[in-house]
Amino acid sequence: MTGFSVKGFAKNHRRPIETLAEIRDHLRKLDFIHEKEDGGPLSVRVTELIQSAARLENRLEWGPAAPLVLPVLGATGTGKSKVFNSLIGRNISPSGFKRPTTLAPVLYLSREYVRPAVASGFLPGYEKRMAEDGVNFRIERLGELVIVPADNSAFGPGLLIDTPDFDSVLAANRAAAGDVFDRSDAVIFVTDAVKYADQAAWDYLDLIKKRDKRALLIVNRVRNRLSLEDFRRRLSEAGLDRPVFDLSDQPRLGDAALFSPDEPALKALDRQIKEWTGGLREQILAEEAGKDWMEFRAGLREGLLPALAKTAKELAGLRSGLEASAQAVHEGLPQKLSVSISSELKHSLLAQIQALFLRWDLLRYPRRLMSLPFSLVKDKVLAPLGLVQGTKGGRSSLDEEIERLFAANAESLVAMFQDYHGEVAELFNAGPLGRGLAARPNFADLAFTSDRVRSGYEKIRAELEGWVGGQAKELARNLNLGEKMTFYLAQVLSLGLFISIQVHTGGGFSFFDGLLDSVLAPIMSKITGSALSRDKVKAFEAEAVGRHLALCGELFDAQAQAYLDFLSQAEQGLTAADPLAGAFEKLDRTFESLK
Ligand SMILES: Nc1nc2c(ncn2[C@@H]2O[C@H](COP(=O)(O)OP(=O)(O)OP(=O)(O)O)[C@@H](O)[C@H]2O)c(=O)[nH]1
Ligand SMILES: [Mg+2]
Repeated sequence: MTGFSVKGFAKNHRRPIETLAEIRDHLRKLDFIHEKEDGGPLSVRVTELIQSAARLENRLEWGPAAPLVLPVLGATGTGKSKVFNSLIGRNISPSGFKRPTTLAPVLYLSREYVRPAVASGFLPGYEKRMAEDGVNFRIERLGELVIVPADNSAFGPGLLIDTPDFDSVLAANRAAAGDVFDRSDAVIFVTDAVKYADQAAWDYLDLIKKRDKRALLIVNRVRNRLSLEDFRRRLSEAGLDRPVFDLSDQPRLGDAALFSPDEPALKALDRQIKEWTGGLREQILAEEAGKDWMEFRAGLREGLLPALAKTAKELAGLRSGLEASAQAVHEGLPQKLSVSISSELKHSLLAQIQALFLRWDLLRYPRRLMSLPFSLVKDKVLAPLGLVQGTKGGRSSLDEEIERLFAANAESLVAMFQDYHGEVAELFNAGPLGRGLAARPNFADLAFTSDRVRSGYEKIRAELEGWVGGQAKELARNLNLGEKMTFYLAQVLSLGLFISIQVHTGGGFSFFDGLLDSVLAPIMSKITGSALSRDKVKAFEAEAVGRHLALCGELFDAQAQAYLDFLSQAEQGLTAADPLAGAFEKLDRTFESLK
């Protein structure tokens, strides 16, 4: 049920290439996100699928004309290079005491295969280097792939590869061994009498079984037949039915020496390779391509597509959750900012209008003269002792009240933002995708800090106060005659009142700044207010409240938008998933023609 038929593969191998490339493109556009729970990062899954699609594409492109890819695989120092050289009958890939000796895959192949082997689709990602006159490695050139062309290779359509150690201390070596294994058609597995039971060896033996890979197993340096028997027993226990050959230990064999071509293991190996590359080649190619397809298909259909659908659902849930909680916060803004600033702003407005009209206050000087002895006592004696505030540094109680209200509002805003951050964190932590997103480094920067909220509110305040100033000028300029009359009359009355109080207290009233502020200032502003029409004041108040709320709303919306924009990035990454399912269906149908 797995493989393709030799005939179908030979005839139709090019047909799925276009759709496969299209799918690979969609996969590349998926930008992820990880999900801790479901067997690891989704992005790892996507990367693996892209690689396996590329591998399959290369198999399909090369088609039935391809040589068989036959790597010699094994743990470090088991004698892979020596087996590889002995098989070819020439010292091609250095064999030595240094661990690891082989630092790159070494490809031995007929010259006719050089061009497709150098092409980017075959074992992609490696720096491919031709080595006509001998192979050498350099540690600073990891990530290479060395190509040794042969004019008449004894293995014809067989592409032999000496691989780096799959259990290497070098990650690049381990990765190269894995890549070559994934692209192989059949495997020559080399172990020795000491390492045959190692975990790394069994990881690969298990893979051979799982992928149903053709393989020939060689145990090198056998001194005692018992270890060989033990290996065979383990293989049969694991259900791994592959031919096993051994090479006995040859203590005097130098690095440059080869195994004798008469060794039964080498003879068997030679025979096996010729059988594979001979009559079986096209069948193996069709089968291996079929297995790659089945693996890719399962990875996409059972792995990725359902995971993507789940992700899309979770993303949509996150978005609607975010939108709902932002809306709730926005709607609650008038209650949260319950400390009304409108009446204070109104007083400030009236005080400013008043100030505009009192610029020519003739009674200012007599008033000051009357209170001079008291302010002197206050400023020179009491203020330095800290008992009262000096006259000049003092602010009116109206200023202080406005200050206090703005500060209170700033703190309610800060608290509101903090509540909102808590709510957002809860939303994101409710599912694996959200948790993954929240774990991204740029997520933490999305929440406005308390300082940012405070400085945002400072700007709101400055803007409001600027607006109030403008309104005061505007209103003062546009007072109608009746309002002006009332205003001047009120000024005269209030000044008269002030003077009579001062006279009765002998100027002592100036001593009590607080009283002056809290009794007189409101009276003055009331009088000024009464000069203005009620409608004008009401309209001002309504607009002041509206402006304050709108500005605070804008500050909050910027915060809510930051989260939504962050989510949009993830959604953007998912858009490639939409055409993926359709393209997959099409691909699935096309592959039917290869069976
Ligand atoms: N005495 C003896 N030495 C061997 C035998 N097989 C390999 N060697 C030596 O063991 C060392 C390692 O052999 P290599 O062929 O380089 O082994 P390898 O598996 O390719 O090693 P890496 O490329 O480092 O993974 C070399 O010094 C070889 O000469 C053997 O059967 N007998
Ligand atoms: Mg080697």
